[in-house]
Amino acid sequence: SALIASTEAVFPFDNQCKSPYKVNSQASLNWARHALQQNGENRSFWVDGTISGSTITFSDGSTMSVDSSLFHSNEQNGSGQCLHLWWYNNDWKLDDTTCDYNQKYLCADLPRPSSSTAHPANAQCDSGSLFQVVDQNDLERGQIVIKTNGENRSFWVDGSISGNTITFTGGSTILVYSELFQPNEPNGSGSCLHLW
Ligand SMILES: [Ca+2]
Repeated sequence: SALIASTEAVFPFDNQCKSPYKVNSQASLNWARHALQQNGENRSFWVDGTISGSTITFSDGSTMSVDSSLFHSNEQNGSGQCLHLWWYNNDWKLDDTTCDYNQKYLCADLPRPSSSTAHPANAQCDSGSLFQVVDQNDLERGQIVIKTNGENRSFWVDGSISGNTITFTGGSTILVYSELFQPNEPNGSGSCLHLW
């Protein structure tokens, strides 16, 4: 899993994440819940952002309006400026809270879109490796990144498809499974793969 919890409980502003995790869509909430559940967690975690009135400001300076569907019921209730994924009623959702106590922090290692368009064979990834969609988690990570960046375009991803086999850079292979594809895909229209 690419979701990383800090190893130490920290004050929210002392997190050492390269990318603090943003809960800014239903997809990113669901992905964190799923990953935490798989890790057997039952605690609350700091996440990126501070809240003031109806605006959340993230550590990179971007903002969003409060979306109450990402919060537990009866939240946010003005109880503090910091945001955490609150483990409550056997579920994680956002809660506004005070910033003056320690708990672990959620960081994320998410894929990044390349800065320019390219033919798939010429893809130059800033991160050094092409993004591979191997399972449902990877697909959700890709979807989160695309939504987070406000994109409405398609993106090349690693791998070439032939019959029912996908071969990635480096030579590893997986069998095609249709849950990772749009309806009626793959349909044999080419050997390259994109998040469409
Ligand atoms: Ca609260």
